[in-house]
Amino acid sequence: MIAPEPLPSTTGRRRVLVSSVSSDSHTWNLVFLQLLLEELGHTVTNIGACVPDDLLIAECRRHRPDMVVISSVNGHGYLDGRRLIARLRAEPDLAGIPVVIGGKLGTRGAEGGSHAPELVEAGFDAVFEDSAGIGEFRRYLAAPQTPALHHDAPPVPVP
Ligand code: B12
Repeated sequence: MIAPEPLPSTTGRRRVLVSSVSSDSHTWNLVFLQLLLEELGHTVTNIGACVPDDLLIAECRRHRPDMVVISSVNGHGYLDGRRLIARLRAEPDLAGIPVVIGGKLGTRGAEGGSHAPELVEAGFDAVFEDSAGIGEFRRYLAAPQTPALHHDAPPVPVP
């Protein structure tokens, strides 16, 4: 029998923006993340696939999310992600938003090595490569060092 991993308690409604990157047309990865985050009690805005950097920036300004979750599986995520996070961190009013990225980020899978160090260096708060499985992300969401999604962190007021 397969025992499901218990859901971590990141209770309290937080606003999470889920998005892909500009080159990536896959959508089920985004739906999966939306359902996972909703199951944890958060309010998710999923802005979909092939999102240009300018649109992501505009949507961050519009929604003021507590966290941005970027997903890419077409193999170009490490390139798109590096460019995107540099753009976002250059916007003074958005520079502090917690932003994570995950998925199949390179074209050569696990044998292509990890893209995490360069993506963290570029400005992401955390990187979740497909090969690590979803458990690492769930633990990250539940960790006390990830205050953005915890109920005792004050919610960001909607402007
Ligand atoms: C369906 C599919 C398509 C469909 C997508 C339809 C749609 N509406 O989504 C179509 C036909 C359009 C397509 C196109 C392409 N695809 Co495609 N596609 C797939 C396929 C078969 C399934 C993807 C899927 O839906 N999985 C279900 C979701 C729920 O799982 P997932 O995507 O794997 O995401 C999981 C994890 O990656 C992780 N995850 C993802 N993001 C994040 C983010 C965070 C923060 C975290 C924590 C976790 C996480 O969580 C998810 C659940 O476990 C995969 C192969 C496969 N079996 O995975 C190839 C695959 C993703 N495609 C691939 C490729 C190369 C392409 C194309 C470039 C092909 C081409 N030459 O045109 C194009 C890309 C077009 C583009 N502009 O992006 C490659 C990517 C290779 C790589 N990364 O190394 C794959 C892996 C096939 C392969 N083995 O080569 N594809």
